[in-house]
Amino acid sequence: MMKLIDLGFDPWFEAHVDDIRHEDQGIARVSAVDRNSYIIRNELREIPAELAGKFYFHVESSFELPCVGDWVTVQYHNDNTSAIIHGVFPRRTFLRRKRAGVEVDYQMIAANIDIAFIVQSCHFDFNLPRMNRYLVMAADGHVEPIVILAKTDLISHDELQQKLAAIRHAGITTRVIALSNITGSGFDEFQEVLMSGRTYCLLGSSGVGKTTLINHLIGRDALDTKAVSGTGEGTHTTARRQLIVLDKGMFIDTPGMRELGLLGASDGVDKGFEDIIELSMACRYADCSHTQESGCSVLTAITNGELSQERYSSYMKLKKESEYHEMSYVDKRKKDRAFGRFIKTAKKNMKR
Ligand SMILES: Nc1nc2c(ncn2[C@@H]2O[C@H](COP(=O)(O)OP(=O)(O)OP(=O)(O)O)[C@@H](O)[C@H]2O)c(=O)[nH]1
Ligand SMILES: [Mg+2]
Ligand SMILES: [Zn+2]
Repeated sequence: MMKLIDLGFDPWFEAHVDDIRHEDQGIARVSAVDRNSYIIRNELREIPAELAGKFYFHVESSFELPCVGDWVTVQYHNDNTSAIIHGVFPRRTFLRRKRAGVEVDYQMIAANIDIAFIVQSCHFDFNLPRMNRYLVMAADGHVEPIVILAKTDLISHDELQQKLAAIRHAGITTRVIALSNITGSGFDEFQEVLMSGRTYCLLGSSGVGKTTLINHLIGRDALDTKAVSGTGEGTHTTARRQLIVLDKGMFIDTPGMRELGLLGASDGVDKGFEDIIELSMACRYADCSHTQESGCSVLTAITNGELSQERYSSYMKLKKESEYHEMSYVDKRKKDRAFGRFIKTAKKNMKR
């Protein structure tokens, strides 16, 4: 049997127990989230869980909902085969992205992370502005970052040295580990960073080798990976964030680019416009509207002839339509509250 401390529940969280937990409740860690369904992990196993209606009712923004890596208080039901989440512990660290919109809204990526591995492939994916964005994201959530330059087997030694120099030249002083999942070079250095009981999150574009790296640690192909297309465009093999517990620490694998793309538009728009999404990652401002901002790489691409005016126009048209249809933050909150009340009455009726 594991102990909670093996899952990262250290004295910092321990200090909050009396404020948060009721006597009849247990403590567990969120290992996966799918809309309103959760999977939690305790000392023994993973168990499906749902939010208590009362908790849902008091939620003011999506930021307060449990996310992967969160510590929660739970009540077990049906012979410990299901659980209800009643509260969330304060987050020591977090990774979140800003969503553009009428009001500032944040999407939580993961909570209570010790180190964020910011993974870029040496080959097609190397991009300093994007690296900076991820570094800002880590700093925002008080997470220590380490840059991983993956797929070093695809470039020459000289090219690798140039890339390392470019990183330093850009003023990035973060530790960089260059590695290849194919030759195994650099893998020892990566492993030396890892410690049991600590939590790591892998961030980076689709297809850069995040999941392959975890499989390498596990020692077999436990998780799905997929070959990237010739253009280097990823296919989003990892579908959702997931906490994986290994001897060498816990890993949160995340899906690549599309989800972590810093554009606020919905998936429907992003699909089919991956080239523009990719460009927008190099825009100076994370919430760039690609209409007039200086440092907008989408507009620059049009000027350079890399992107056609027609393609740009159809993208902007779709984006506008989708933003109109997307619920505003306030409307969402109202709906969430209504849903919370719905669960509450349903439960009352059940008891009768
Ligand atoms: N040449 C080379 N290929 C690699 C390396 N690491 C991974 N790959 C390949 O790159 C492809 C994508 O790897 P994944 O691990 O699925 O990438 P990912 O970052 O998890 O992608 P998403 O889950 O879509 O975010 C697979 O075909 C891997 O075999 C490497 O070091 N060198
Ligand atoms: Mg993956
Ligand atoms: Zn832009």
